[in-house]
Amino acid sequence: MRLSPENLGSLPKQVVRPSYDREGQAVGIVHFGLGAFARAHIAAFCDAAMREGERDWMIAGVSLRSADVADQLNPQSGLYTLTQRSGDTAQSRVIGSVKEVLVADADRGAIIKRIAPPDCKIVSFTVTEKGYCRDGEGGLDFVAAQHSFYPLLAAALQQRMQVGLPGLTLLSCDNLPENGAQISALMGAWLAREDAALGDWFRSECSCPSTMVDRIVPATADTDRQALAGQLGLRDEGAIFTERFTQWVIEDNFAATRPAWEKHGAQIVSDVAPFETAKLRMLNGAHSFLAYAGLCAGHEFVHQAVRDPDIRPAVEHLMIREAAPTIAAAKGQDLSAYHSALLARFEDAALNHRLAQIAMDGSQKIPQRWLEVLAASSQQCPAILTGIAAWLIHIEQGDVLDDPLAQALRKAVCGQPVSSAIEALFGKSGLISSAWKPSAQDITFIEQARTELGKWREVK
Ligand code: CS2
Repeated sequence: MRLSPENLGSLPKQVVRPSYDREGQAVGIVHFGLGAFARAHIAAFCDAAMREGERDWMIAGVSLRSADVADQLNPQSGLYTLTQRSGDTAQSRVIGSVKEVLVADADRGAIIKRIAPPDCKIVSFTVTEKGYCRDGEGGLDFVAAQHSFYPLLAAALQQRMQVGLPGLTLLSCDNLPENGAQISALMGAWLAREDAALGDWFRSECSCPSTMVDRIVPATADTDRQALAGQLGLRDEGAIFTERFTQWVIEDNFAATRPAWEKHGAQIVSDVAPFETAKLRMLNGAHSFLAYAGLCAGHEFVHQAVRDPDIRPAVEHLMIREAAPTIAAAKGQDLSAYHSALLARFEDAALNHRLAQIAMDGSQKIPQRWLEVLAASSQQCPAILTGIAAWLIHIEQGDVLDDPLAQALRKAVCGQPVSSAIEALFGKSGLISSAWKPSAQDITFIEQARTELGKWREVK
């Protein structure tokens, strides 16, 4: 039997459930990309707010590509469990803030109808780096953008403008530097081309705060669902497993009302940049290193790679000696403590965080995680250069490569000397937009690292 509003009462006592009237509450947020990451943060924060008596912060999720999340959640009336794991402990709660999940191709009209009325105050996003459809220079790729959220959102904004409704807050929760400024510029570019008057309205009425979300949320495996069903006595197809840690830093710049997320641990600040830069360069930079170097060493999970004595010193070096010196920390932000806390989070074997999940979409992640550090650094960065060598090996591995630029990456790297591959990737008209200009020493270092890592594959 599947989890549903009717059988909530049969769950074990210790599982917390929604205590508020879900049916009577309006949809205040439309969220594009309601994957695991969003279900472990924004949906959990809205659930906490409604539990405390705030009203009308139900979420309508929108999937841009597949109907998988709709198939998981709609038959359960949007309910799912969120399980926090750490060491040997696990604690589940039922999240009630999701009203429904719509699918872009099939439900176009219904999606616009959710965003256009006055109840909707926020449109939020976790569409991953590639969902923004940026071209090589960071501008909007109008062809790809047709299949993303842009046309849907434009149609809904058009209706709001026509009837004189207030603007919306667009809240990007993706791992991009200055994600607020980016979505503002990209949406602005789409509207300027489609409808200049709407573009002007968007600029004056809507706001795009930057945010930094930090929570490690591994993709749910079927074995996790099965084990949970054993404990709950019910099957939950939408189950999410995450760590105990959660951090959400949000720029105080909302066009309309918002839930009092700060009562549930969110930090509302005037400048997100120091938190965002530290997270992208230290946490995500270390993650990508662990992914590519760890896969070269034959590991499957983050906790295995971070304990490997051939890998760990380089991860520490990357965070402390390479990334941290390029970050202008905010008052009270302790980057050395952050590095230690990150190592402890990576080591937690309860998470079973697959390296392959992080290795996906390297072309979209590496610029903000590694290249900005390389460009800002006054000295050579051996750990990041080793990471690049491991990425080259990953690209050569053929079918394991999961990246929107996969074909072009393979062409640039496979069978090529390192110097040509680096030029094709990061050179003047290279595939990846990069402020980093590799020196001859950098290229020699990457060549040597690639040979060393190649040996690991044979030995480990
Ligand atoms: C990871 C992130 O998959 C990845 O690229 O680095 O999803 C990471 O787990 C989150 O940003 C943690 O907050």
